[in-house]
Amino acid sequence: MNTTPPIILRYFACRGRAQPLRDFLYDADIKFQDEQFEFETFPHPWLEARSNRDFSGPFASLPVFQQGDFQISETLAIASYLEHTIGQKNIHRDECKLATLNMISSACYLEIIVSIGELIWSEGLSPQLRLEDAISEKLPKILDKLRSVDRLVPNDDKYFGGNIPSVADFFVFEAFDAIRYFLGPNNAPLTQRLRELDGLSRRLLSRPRFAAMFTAGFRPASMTSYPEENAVIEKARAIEWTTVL
Ligand SMILES: N[C@@H](CCC(=O)N[C@@H](CS)C(=O)NCC(=O)O)C(=O)O
Repeated sequence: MNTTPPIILRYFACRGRAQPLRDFLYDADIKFQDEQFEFETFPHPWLEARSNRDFSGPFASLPVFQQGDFQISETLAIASYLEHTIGQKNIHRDECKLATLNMISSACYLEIIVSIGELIWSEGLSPQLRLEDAISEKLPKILDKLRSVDRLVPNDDKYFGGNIPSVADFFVFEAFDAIRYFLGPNNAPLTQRLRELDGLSRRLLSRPRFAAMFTAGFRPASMTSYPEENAVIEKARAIEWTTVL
């Protein structure tokens, strides 16, 4: 009888911080409970759930990774744990390679995914702030970081993880997807030049288990759970940043 406790990945019902972790687990065919807390019910059910540390983890924030008595939060710590325990099988515990993968995940997470999430939430959290101003301040830095990641993509049709994607590959995928989602077709010239990122994304999407996650509807439509996300996206896409920047 298999007594290994199930893996649980708990987050809100949006892509946000957790999607690269979900992507990796689906692609690697790791069975896990993809728990998604509905944020629309904020604040009360969340405040109640938050006070239960068995649910909300050591820092009362999501995502939380749990397996039996082992529980960790902090997205990058979860990413690093998965990279070491599952992803490392492909790179034979090469510590320098693991550090490089963690570096890629960190840049994509902190400077691209989180930054775009903050832009989407910006007017909601600071009503005095104009979305246009927040975008003009942050977008050049986000694009610069993406261009750097583009230059680092392995040019031999492989992944950052080698022949099999690592967790870092999915942070790269979600970072690139987030900018395209946010800027929309008007601003395609800004992202079309990121040819290596485009190639890597296509390679990942050609993997059956990763692609199945989309068709099965397991990938949340919302990036942030912010109730006004669609309106913000519409506003951001209406501006042609190619001519403004
Ligand atoms: N440093 C943490 C931040 C986690 C975080 O702020 N999560 C948000 C959701 S995106 C949260 O749980 N917010 C609800 C709260 O703090 O009450 C990480 O990188 O994972």
